[in-house]
Amino acid sequence: MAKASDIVVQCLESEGVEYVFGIPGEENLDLLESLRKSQIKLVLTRHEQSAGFMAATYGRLTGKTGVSLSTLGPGATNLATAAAYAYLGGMPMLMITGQKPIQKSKQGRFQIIDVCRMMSPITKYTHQLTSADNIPPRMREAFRLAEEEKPGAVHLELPEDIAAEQTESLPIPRSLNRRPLAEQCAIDAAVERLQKARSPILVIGAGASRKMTAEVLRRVIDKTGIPFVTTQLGKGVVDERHPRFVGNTALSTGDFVHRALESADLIVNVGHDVFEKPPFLMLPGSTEVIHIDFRSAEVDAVYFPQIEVIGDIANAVWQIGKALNDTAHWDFTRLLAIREANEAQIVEGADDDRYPVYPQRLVADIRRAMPSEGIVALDNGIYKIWFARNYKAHQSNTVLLDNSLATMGAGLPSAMASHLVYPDRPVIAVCGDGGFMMNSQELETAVRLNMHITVVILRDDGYGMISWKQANRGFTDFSLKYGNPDFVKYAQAYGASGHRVKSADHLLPLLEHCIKTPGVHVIDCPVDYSQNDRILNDELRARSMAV
Ligand SMILES: Cc1ncc(C[n+]2csc(CCOP(=O)(O)OP(=O)(O)O)c2C)c(N)n1
Ligand SMILES: [Mg+2]
Repeated sequence: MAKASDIVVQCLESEGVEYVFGIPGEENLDLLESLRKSQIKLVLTRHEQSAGFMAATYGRLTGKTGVSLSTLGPGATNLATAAAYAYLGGMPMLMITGQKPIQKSKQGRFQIIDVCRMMSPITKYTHQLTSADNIPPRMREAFRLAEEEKPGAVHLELPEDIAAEQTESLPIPRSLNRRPLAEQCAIDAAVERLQKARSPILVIGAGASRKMTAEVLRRVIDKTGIPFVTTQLGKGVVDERHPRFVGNTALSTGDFVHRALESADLIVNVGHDVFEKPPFLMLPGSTEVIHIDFRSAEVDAVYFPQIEVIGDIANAVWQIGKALNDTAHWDFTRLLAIREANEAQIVEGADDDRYPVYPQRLVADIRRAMPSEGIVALDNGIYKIWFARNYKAHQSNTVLLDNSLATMGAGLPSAMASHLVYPDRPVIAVCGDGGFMMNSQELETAVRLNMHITVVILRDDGYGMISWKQANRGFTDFSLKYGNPDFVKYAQAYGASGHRVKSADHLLPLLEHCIKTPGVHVIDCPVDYSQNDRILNDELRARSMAV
């Protein structure tokens, strides 16, 4: 016989869990005691939301389920945004929340909400454990569902009285399990259609960054010369310095990549799903699409592919690449001309010495400071578009941005999780002054855990992204400005190092200093967003139309 909470921890151990991120409440005390006796490390955070973001990012980077922990009611509601982040973003994450005793309780309805019902639309699976004997199968099921394509959030509620029960049940080991391969007929149909094309293009999306697809995709690109585009969540799956890289779909329309996608006569879309902001918009009669993914395409007004190859992506791409032999008639002259125009645009502003710093210079300097394996974790704001467009990712999952929930507040926690997964790689969080302040309290966690990370805060004293949209829609500038703390002193108050960028030329040496000096660094970087609208809305549209 063993205590139920010990069995929960044994199940976690049998799944290979290294960390549990969270904040316990009194309802979790049995589980906390069981965790104390295990090798699993509890990362105690200052908000459940950031614990959830960290667990989700752990899942995103490793493919293994990240685990988060909270109490009932308020702890569980604080996890909701992170659940949605993992659910839409395809990141395997398990949330374990406490609950008052379910068999006998003297607390009325104090703190009680129906957490499972709340979690239901933002998870793949949610379940209240009502008996200790059921813990192993429910735990195994939660991990299976979290990791199965498309990965996402799952939730188990462990009530206080169940956690304290005794049981003879034992963890159920993981199975040996392979993903199904695509059907030969589907491969043949895709190959036949590709052979008929004259200038096809490849779009690389989120799904391709999850599994070992990178090497296979690169070989197909090298063999056939097919140009490729990355989506925001597919950044870096193939090195974006490759001569056939056409660009990133940072915007949904009006950029050079969209000219290329219109000019192509076939789009091969690898690993994209409609939860990501559309990289391109399909219209009736527009370029045909071959969809290659683990799952069939979820049809949408802007996405209705004509051919689907469903099964393991890497294998499907490999098979298609192997069968493609008759491609001498492919002609990429136009696509490559568009690529050159985009490349020329991207380097503009890389040495701009105006101050406050311009976004193009900022992106260029972070790229200059970072080695190929360095990780940039972005929060959500206007700079995300600049990073997606201008920052060339060299490897998968080295630019962590959230293009599906697109929540603010995830930049710092996802940088912290990246540091835990890859302690030897430089990690930089890039946050707006708005997004940073949504989870800035985690500076304490980062300092306490002796992390080495750098947080660059882009200070425009406002919700810049929304100001940009407001201006763009012709509204009067209203209500999107605020004040900020002195970020240098703020960092120092947490025991972190605070720095302020004093000129455009100051940024790069400062980044280099932070990357080589262990500790938590916060860089206050004033930014000038005044040209965003002109460049992103007008100039790109006009210049891409002119190619
Ligand atoms: C949690 C959350 N709240 C609100 C929004 C809507 N939103 C998107 S970007 C943005 C402004 C971001 O401001 P900041 O972090 O300062 O970045 P900036 O655009 O100014 O660089 C807002 C309010 C969101 N995406 N997520
Ligand atoms: Mg801002």
